[in-house]
Amino acid sequence: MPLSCRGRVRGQEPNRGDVDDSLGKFSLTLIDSLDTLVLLNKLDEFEDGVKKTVKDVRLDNDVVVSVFETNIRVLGGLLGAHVMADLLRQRGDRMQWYQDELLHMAKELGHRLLPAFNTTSGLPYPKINLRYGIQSPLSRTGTESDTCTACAGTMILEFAALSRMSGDSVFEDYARKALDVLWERRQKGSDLVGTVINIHNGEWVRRDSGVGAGIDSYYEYLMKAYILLGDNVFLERFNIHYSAIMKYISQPPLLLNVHMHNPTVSVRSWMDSLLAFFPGLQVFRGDLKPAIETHEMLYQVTKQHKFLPEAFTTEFRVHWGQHLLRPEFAESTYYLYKATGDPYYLRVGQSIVEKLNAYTRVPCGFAAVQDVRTGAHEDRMDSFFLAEMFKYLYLLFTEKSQLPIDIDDYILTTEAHLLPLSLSTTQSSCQGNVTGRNLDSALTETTDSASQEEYLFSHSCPSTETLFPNNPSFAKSIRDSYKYLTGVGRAFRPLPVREIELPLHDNGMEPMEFLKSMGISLTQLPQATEGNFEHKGVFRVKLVAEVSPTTEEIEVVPHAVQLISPPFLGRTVLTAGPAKFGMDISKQEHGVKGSIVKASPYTACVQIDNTADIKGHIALALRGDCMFATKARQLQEAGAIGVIFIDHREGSNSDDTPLFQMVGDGESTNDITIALVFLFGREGAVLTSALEEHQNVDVLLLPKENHLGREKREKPVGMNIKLRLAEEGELEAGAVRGPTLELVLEKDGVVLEEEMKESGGELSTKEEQQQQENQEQICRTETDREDLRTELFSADSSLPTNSQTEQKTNP
Ligand code: DMJ
Repeated sequence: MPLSCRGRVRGQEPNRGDVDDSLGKFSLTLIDSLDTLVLLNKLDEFEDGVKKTVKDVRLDNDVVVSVFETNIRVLGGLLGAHVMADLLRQRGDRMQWYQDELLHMAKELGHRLLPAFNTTSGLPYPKINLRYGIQSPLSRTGTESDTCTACAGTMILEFAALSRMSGDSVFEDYARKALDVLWERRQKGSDLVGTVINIHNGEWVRRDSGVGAGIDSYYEYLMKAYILLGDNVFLERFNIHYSAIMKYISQPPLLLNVHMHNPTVSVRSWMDSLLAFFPGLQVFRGDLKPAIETHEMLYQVTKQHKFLPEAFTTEFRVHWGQHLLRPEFAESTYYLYKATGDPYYLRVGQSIVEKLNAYTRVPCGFAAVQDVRTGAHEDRMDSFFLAEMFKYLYLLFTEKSQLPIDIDDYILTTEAHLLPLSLSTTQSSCQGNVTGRNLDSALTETTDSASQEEYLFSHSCPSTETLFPNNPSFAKSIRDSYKYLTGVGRAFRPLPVREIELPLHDNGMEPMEFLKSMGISLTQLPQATEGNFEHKGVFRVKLVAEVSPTTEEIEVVPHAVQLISPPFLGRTVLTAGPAKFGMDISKQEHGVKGSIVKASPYTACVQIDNTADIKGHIALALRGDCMFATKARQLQEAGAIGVIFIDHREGSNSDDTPLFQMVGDGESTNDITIALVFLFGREGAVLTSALEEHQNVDVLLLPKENHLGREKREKPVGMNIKLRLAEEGELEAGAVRGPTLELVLEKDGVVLEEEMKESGGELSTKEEQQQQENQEQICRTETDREDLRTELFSADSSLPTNSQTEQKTNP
């Protein structure tokens, strides 16, 4: 916790829901950082860290952790550190005391994770209790039915390495089985996978398909498993998925999300920051052109918003402003630099370092950014910052010869832990770039030019040198087309009239109607002529109108849960968030009324046990474990007339966190017809304690402005105020007549107070001096207290102001 300068211990800090599932009271950050220390040549610190790990870390804590996170961060961390410790020991000048303790710990942890694979399908449970596993009544887990594709498909590197290092094949066998199931379950028409799958029957729960959150490292591990283990089956699977990705998901420079069964349909208009790893993976595939394009797009987004926001729209606006110091963009920058040798990528890396130092560095580390639009910090520095971000940036700027190991002998896992390629039982086909005699003799054996090209491609390490010889500006020529993608740095030019192609999929709709259904409206320009439509299918349209996308910043209408039964009698009104699906509560003249009942199970992700109690009432359900839509369906099925979802983050509240609209699951939600609202943790607690204290609590769900007993207010009058600085001497002292506006800065946050004054409002010289001093004092206090970074953020005119804050959703 870089702001409060303490470690985050599970159970000692307010629970942050799923985020905390990577904390297992096992010194996560220490273990995740060990092999970074070796790369950074911090060998004393490494030895000390290993000693501490061996002496203090326990892996049998009674804590429920994420199987995926524990595997990539802790098991991977222990293995990477063991490989380094073993190497240093063999070199003979340090670590002579080391007796494979880290490997023993890794094996113990592997055994503690194995019970997760005890499902009918072979896909692992998402969570496990480190001490009690899953089956035990004490485990407090095992009720989950779904997991993400990446969660099930990102085990093979660590588990195979563990098997091969320990001699126990059980780990590799289970991880392979899980990959086999995912492969078998791919959508055979599109060769894509969804984001969430049922671990018992292998059915897809969420069928949206992309390369970011929920799927990312499944693809990464197919490619890297082939490289580490030399098993062609992984490469074949990867290649089939890759072709599908390039066909449906990659629309350079964008990476979209599509429906796995209907992949020509894009399911959302935003991208998440996790997909920034993908250009790096494309380098492994040798597909440099789209890698350069997507990476350039990401770079432009970082130029606009300083960091990659957790999610941003296809128009590069902030969709979800948090930035958790994620390393994926640095990772791709490193691989692109390796492949192209183009110093441009060093400059990209430099900009990453500079922004981290300028906007996130705090006395006890680096703090995550709560919202890139405000620059406010969060008291968290996730362990991947030291495990990955530091490693990739250091690798980017360090000459190979200065590293303590030959980096090309290792593969970096998804958490950037080092696993040696010597684990492979077969010979790698990529022996550096094939040149000279070897290449000549290989090529003479292949006959036609297409197979010669294929040979060259599949038997060389991807680099521009091999792929695009004699074209040193290859990467630049690709990047140049994306230079002003987000508009940053471009001089204003009116949009030219140009031709566009609209894929209309023969859907029977007229083109204008079709555009409207996509949210695009066409404004006729004066010189407009009729559209020139050729034939059904793909239409050629002369664009003779200005296209203006409909605004995404739809305001979230605050809703309320009003407690109306005695003793509350309407006096308690809790601010609630609405849902984009289910009943439109604003259309119910008197709101939706009912008594509340807690769902069992409380998360309502599976069939409801207490249907008799729920029927005809408003159910309370805890957020987490599955989508809002899933919970809503379960409760609607059980007969509820409405659902109040309660945030699982205990202290969250509507004063500190902007309201958002709950979204569906990417599928049609037309079947959900009941009333749905969301309460943050603190407001939710009011409701649950009311229920505990009184047998019957009746509530009303309605738009907040309609709540009973509200004061009827006059409609506020809208007003634009323009401020202009007068030129020196423009206003003579005493010349100002009529009302003036005085802005008063107050301590503890900037408070703007407006006061209408009659003429003669100018200050006397003494008052003036005093006020100026006060203001300077306030500015200094603010700067000292909050540090310069916030100020730097707000000084950036490219960032939207608060009043422009976008609609909040919960991707
Ligand atoms: C890391 O823990 C890993 O890279 C994982 O695969 C995805 N996300 C985080 C960092 O963002």
